[in-house]
Amino acid sequence: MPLSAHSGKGCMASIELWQGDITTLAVDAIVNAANNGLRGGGGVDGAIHRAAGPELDSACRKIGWCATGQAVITPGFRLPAKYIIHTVGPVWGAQDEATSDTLLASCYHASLALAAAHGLGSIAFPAISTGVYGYPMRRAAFVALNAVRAALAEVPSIERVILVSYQPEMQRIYGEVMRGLDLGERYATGGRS
Ligand code: AR6
Repeated sequence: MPLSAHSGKGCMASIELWQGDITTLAVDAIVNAANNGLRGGGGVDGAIHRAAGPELDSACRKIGWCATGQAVITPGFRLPAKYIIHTVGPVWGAQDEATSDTLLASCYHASLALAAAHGLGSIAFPAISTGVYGYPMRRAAFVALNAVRAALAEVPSIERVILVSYQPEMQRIYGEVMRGLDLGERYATGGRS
């Protein structure tokens, strides 16, 4: 059974953990961990491009660029998901740690804001930056959960957020961080797990 939690602050949205291939999810939007040039690549980006079909590459070429921490949207094409939100996470070690955390949190905020702007209700995220981009998994989970909880308070149209793990280790870490999360204070004061 997936772990889930209400986002608090009177908002009815749920945050769920799920392990598997994000391309199989029939949600309003799945998020892609893309690169700045939206050129496709390995990891979840490669899986999404393969499953969505070549129309996705054409759509990405038209958009052309996405800044780190920002997000853009395309149709889902051959995916069961209606839309793909492409966001670009930070490369771990390319800037200081606090800036990395800010950029990673921005990926979640920007993606949820874009989903809300399109009236979408359900969105699934991979663990952005934790593969090729080398982000420590526990730190990324902590940033992701805090960012989603904070963003949901500002985007009431979102009803369901699924944090997808591909590997069992990521799923375990998400579960631990979710259970141990002490909202607000620890993160706001720079603490980390
Ligand atoms: N479903 C869900 N999660 C997945 C899947 C999948 N099918 N495949 C991998 N993951 P990564 P990044 C997980 O490397 O670190 C690409 O080349 C994976 O286990 O996909 O943000 C882009 O073009 C990991 O936990 O993305 C960029 O150049 C997480 O997805 C670069 O990699 C993210 O790993 C982005 O690197």
